[in-house]
Amino acid sequence: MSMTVRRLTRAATAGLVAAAALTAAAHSAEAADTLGSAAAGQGRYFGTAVAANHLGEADYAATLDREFSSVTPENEMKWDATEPSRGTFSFGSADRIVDHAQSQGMDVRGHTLVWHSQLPSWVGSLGASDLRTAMNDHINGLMGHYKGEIHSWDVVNEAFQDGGSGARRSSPFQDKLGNGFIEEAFRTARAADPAAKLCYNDYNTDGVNAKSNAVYDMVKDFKSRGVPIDCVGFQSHFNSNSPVPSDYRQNLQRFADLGVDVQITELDIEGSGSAQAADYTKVVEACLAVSRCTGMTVWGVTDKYSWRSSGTPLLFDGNYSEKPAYDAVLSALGGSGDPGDPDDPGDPGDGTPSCTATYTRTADWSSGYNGQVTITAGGEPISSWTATVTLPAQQSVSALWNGTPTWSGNVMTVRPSWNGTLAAGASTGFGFTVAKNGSDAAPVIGTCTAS
Ligand code: 9MR
Repeated sequence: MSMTVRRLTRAATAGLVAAAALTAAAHSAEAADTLGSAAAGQGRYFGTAVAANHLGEADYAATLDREFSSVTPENEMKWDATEPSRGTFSFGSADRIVDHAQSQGMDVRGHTLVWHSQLPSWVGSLGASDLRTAMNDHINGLMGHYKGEIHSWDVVNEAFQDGGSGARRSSPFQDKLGNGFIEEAFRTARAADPAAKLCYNDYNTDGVNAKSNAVYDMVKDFKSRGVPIDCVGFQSHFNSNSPVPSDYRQNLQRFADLGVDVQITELDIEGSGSAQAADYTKVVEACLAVSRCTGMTVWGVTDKYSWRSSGTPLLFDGNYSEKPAYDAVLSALGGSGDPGDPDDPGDPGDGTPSCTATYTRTADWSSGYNGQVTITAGGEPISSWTATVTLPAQQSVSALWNGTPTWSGNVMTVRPSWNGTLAAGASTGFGFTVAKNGSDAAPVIGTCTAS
């Protein structure tokens, strides 16, 4: 499909988007018992990074849809994903995320247009004049495709070096175009989608230090010369080597005082329990104390898919149960959830058997594939589980093991054969062989239910 057609198609859905947003707003007025609705009560959004390949996992989508009011594609809008070869744009995975977000009335942050990483090698091999054209074409290609659909774009990401120097980081853009590439990118971006907020985004700029001073000086200079910039993103990836800075709020405030919005764009904090919860509280309180801090985004829905998975840095554990950090954030946002209440779904000890189902393709050949669904019990032991697998119309199942199927059309409902009893948090699974019959699409796994 040509880009022009996609653009028209995307614009045509705008009416539906507005309707979905109204529905979401109506929900949030009822009870501020989710992150998104509680943040809305404070005039902020609460977002998460999303990966397109997890949207088919029922519990992932259910948690996303229930809790968050904004999404950031974790990798799908990056240069390597969207323009793998010069002038050839591919928007499939990013469109899936944007379409999903819009169907749920969520906003979308665009991440990211100009970055030294996840940059296809063809970009690095261009000479200066070609590189300038390619950079502007890339910005126009992305922002044109999503015109009017992105609330904020990370126009330039991570252009400053770590460490004490406050210098620019070496990259094809910096090395060949010089300091002016950032300004040029912002000017191109403003013309491409005047409705989008244009952000500079970076990490280790969360407190006052040499790197954040250098970004501060750049923003100050941009504002004084009328270079279009609307916001600064503070990634906020924290762990014991890089804790929440004590001057976090003060740092956000000094940027806000320059006349830009500030956003917490990639928040995650390694740790667990009450210490992790207390750190999350500090971050949320800092944002709420700065009137121009317009929203927060955590860098993923569940610990199991985090880029720092072993550090369990997010608000939901691998079973999508709310962690103490979740309760802390909800309560800092003024939400009405009851921290650690065993009656809350997902809180440990709620007495309700629950399970999650996750899918992987374990083998693949031209005419078929093997799928494996892993069933994991939630915070309570379970004695049985049920999972549904909806197959693309052409496909058929030729074998199934470690489960008992019943069929309705192309929906296969699977119950245990010998493996219904699981301890809290324990896993089992079933496998199946599929004949593709011409369709390579993945099955969709429904919500797991347990008793
Ligand atoms: O979370 C992203 C991970 O899946 C990618 O492999 C990685 C590759 O660079 O990028 C991660 O996201 C980064 C973000 O785009 C920019 N700031 C740092 C994030 C964590 O590395």
